[in-house]
Amino acid sequence: MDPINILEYEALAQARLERASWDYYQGGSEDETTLRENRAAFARIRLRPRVLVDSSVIDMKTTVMGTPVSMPILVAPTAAHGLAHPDGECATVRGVGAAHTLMVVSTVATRAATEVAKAATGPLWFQLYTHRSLEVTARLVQRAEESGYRALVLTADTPLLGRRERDLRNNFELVNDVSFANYRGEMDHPDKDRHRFDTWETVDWLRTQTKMPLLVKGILTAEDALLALDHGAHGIIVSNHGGRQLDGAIASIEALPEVVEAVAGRCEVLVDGGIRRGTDVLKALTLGARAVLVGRPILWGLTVNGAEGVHHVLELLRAELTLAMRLAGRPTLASIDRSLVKLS
Ligand code: FNR
Ligand code: LAC
Repeated sequence: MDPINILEYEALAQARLERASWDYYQGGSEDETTLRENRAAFARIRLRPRVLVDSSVIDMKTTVMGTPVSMPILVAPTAAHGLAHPDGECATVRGVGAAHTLMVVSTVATRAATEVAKAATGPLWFQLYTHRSLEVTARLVQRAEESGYRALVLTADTPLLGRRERDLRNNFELVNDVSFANYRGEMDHPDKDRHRFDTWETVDWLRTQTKMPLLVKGILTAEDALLALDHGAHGIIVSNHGGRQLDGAIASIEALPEVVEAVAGRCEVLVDGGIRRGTDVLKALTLGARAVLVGRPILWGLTVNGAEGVHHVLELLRAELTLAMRLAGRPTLASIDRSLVKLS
């Protein structure tokens, strides 16, 4: 029987995956406070629906950083899809293309960015973890641009991996279980092999290396949002890395309003972390996100049913968002504004 919501995919994926892979995908850092808070914060937000609005026609097509998508729901970069499916990211990208939305492909994908681009039927962005050598980093960025990636996402919240105690307990090491195709032996481990701490100067430098629009991912404060603008970032992704980095960090949906306010329309702001329902997407849009990204649910869909599972997860979210927009009396993206939430 087909799962009827994302949470059913979660349960099915858990039953299928090896324990260590499940824990790597699912876990957060230390006490997993932020991981739980990402969900809890959505539950605290209450909506103020309007009634007797003609919601027969729902329009949720949009663009993000100039890339057209069929809905404001994108796929967040996650590492190592090879743990979930033998085709890894090449399977994921087919499911994402079928849903007519875009995928952000991770630097630490099991398949090379160029190979994922060949398997793609829809738009791609590239998520960057820098290498300690700027030359090697520049080559990777160039390959991504040449193979058709439309934007570059610099992940800023991961100078080192957070302390994921499930992985420590399982003796799980990414490097033992998957090989990273993008840095081909130049980087085997996203933590140990970097030995280089990015700064805002990295953002300045990256802008000289590519014509792709540049987004900074992992921003949680107004202060950093303003710095990102100062350094010429074209977009911001509000994120706490799915609760995998600084434990105790604010839920990303709670950080969103201050970032949106600071940015004041000067760039697009996206958000990820804990999006599991169409109503979560609606809440994020209400608080000023241009679009949302989903991480773990895509891995669950991939585990359970490959590309079709990924596609189905995205269609479930689309159907839920459609219903939520109808029930809230907000048939278009333009009609979704702050008056739809009750801030407590
Ligand atoms: C991630 N995330 C991540 N982010 C990134 O910029 N590069 C990466 O390689 C990864 N890898 C990764 C692996 C796994 C298993 C997870 C769960 C997450 C973070 C990801 O992009 C996103 O911020 C969160 O996953 C969003 O939260 P949800 O939707 O998983 O709750
Ligand atoms: C993670 C890294 C690889 O969250 O981004 O596991």
